[in-house]
Formats: sequence, structure tokens, C-alpha cells
Amino acid sequence: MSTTDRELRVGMVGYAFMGAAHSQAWRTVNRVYDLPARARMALICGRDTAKVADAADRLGWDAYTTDWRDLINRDDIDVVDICTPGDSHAEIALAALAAGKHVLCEKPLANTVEEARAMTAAADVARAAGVRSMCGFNYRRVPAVTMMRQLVADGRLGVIRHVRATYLQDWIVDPQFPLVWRLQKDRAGSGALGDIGAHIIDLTQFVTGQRISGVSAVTETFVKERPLPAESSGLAATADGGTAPTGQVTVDDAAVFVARLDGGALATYEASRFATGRKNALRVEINGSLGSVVFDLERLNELEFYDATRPTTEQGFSRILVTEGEHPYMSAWWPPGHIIGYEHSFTHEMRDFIEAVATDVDPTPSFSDALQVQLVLDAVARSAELGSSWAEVAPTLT
Ligand code: SOE
Repeated sequence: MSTTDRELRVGMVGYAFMGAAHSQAWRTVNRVYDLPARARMALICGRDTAKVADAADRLGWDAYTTDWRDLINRDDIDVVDICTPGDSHAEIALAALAAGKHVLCEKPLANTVEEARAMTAAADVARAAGVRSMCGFNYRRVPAVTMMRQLVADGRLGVIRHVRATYLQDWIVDPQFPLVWRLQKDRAGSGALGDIGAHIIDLTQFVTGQRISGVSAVTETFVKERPLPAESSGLAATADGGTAPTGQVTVDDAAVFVARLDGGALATYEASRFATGRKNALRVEINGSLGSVVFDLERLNELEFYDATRPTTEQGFSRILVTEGEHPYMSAWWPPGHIIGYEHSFTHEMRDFIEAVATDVDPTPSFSDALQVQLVLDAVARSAELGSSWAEVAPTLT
């Protein structure tokens, strides 16, 4: 339990899947971690009065509003948490930073590089006034992923040669699944590429400490037209069977690319919503001159580690259970050996955000880090458009 009196009053915009995940984390974080400030779930915002009132009650927020500008302009809000579709990230974040609020924004940072650049510039200006900002790439905070980064940083893998990353889902395999906002370019920016590809781009760069310098890509939209949704929330949606009008899918269903990392490694990436049977399967393997390490989200409490420096007679992949108090984030949870889940990555995200804001340091990933991911997404899209020709990733500073 926190012993501090300092309160960070949070206003969150959005209440669907990510809104619920973030709410869980805000509700839990100070009960688990002893931090220099306490988060208060002050205000939640959504457009539909009945739905946002229900969300406030269900998710544990003190009050609700239907106007995000009201949330941003209130003196009794310190932090703005953006959990809306990508088309409103830039507008809300820019207004919040201008109003002096600390900002946590869901990934991908924006729908376009231009928006991401504007947000990064605004974050730089705001920083001078002590205002902090962070992008919510939650998988960085899975303890096994954080540990993977430590293994690489400690030199246990030697020189990194290969990175192999896949993020596979199957929730739109059915051609009758409706045209939800995640399938519309003007709302989401891109499809599997930005929604789940962004995670593996961020995660692999975070773990290796290397950045993607160039890519060659293919993307595909397998189902080009879908029924318009009658109802949708989070990843669930319904259409009026057989009678619904249809609309054009304007994003990729899958993106596959090879990449060079600036530290010399070669990498492959696959992001798909058409991997039948794969529900939320994120896997990363890294091969170095001294060893290899594998993370699989479906077994998120574990790492597979191959240590090539061990005697030949003892070599082989070994399973490390990342459930000990000495492992990142774990000492505050359960006794040794007791596993954690998906939602804990968000609790860890809020833990780090609160600590950074309360101690006046910049949280990571910064908007600039997230802009760099956006630049990779842009390079992938450009390469795919040009028949897989090599596309360099533009620098974050212009
Ligand atoms: C949908 O593909 C989604 O909810 C993503 O938007 C999230 O970022 C990911 O964590 C799970 O899948």
C-alpha cells in the first residue's frame, strides 16, 4: 500500500477493451506497489451517456463526462490516459499537453507519421514545463520480456545475429465478421501492421537495443468487403446477418517483412489476423553468438534460454520460470512460482508511469520512441506499395 499523500488524478478517454485493461491497472497499481504517488480514477470519458455511465460504474471511476475537452480543461485532472481509436490520439494528446496534463497514449501513437511528429514535438515542449508523456506498449512490461532485455544487455547472447518475431490472431477470418473501426484506415491508420505489428517492432527493438534501419515488405487484404456492424465493442461485433449493407476494408489483414537492424542483425516479422487457430500468439526468438532466447506470450511466465557457453554435454534450451521475487516487477505479487497474466503488463505500465511522473523523470517508451515505431510502419507500407522494394526507415529528427 502506498504511504504517500500525493495524488495523480487520472482522466481516461475511451472505455472498450483497452479502457477496461487500463482501468484494471489504475485500480490495482497502488494496492500492489509502494509508489511516490497514488492514482485516483477521477473521470472517464466516452461519447454515449448511458454506456459511459455504465463503464464508470463497472470499471470504478468516480465520475464520467461525454466531452473529452471538458476532461482536458478541468483543473482537477493531472493525467490524461488516451484509449480511443487512433484517429483521435493526436487531437486529444496535443490538447492535453497544451493544457499541462501528463499523457499516457495507447499504441500505435498515431495514425500517420505527421501526427506522430506533431505529438513528439508537443511532448518535447511540454517536458520543459515538467509535463511527462509515454506511449503504452504494454508487452515491454511482461517480466519475461524485461528479463530478455537484461540478458541481451548483460551480453549473455553475445552479438545478436537474428530476430524472428510473429504476432498472429484470427478474429477476422470469417468474411462475415463486420467492418469494425480496426478495419478502416481513416480510423485505425493501418490493419494488422499497426495494431499488432507495432507491438513486435517495439518489443524487438526494446529487447535488442537495436533499431530497424530498413525493410522489404508484403501486405495483403484477403477480404476486401465486409458487412457494416450493427453493434461493436472492443474486438466483438455483430452485423444484421445477410441483410447488412457492406463497406470496403481499407487496411491490411496481414503484413510480412524482412528487416535490417542497425546493430547488424537480420530480422523477420509477421503480423496477421488470418492465422486460423492463433488467438493472440506473440512469439519472439533472438539468436546471438553466445546463445538464444525465446519468448512466447501464450507462456508468458517463461523464457527459453540456450546458453552456448555451457559444456557441450549440458547444452540445450532450458526453461526459466520468471516467477521469482528477483525477477522484474515480481516481488510485489505472489510467493515464488505463482504465475501472472496479460493484465499485469498494464499494471506494470502504470507503475512505471506513476513513478516517473512523481519523481520528475521521463517515462519510456517516450513519444519519440513511438514515433520511431511509426516510421517503421510507414517504411513497411511504402515498401509493400512499391512491390517490396527496400525502404529505409526515416530518422526521428528531421
Ligand atoms: C487487437 O488486435 C488487440 O487488442 C490489440 O489492439 C492489442 O494491442 C493487443 O494487445 C491485443 O490485440
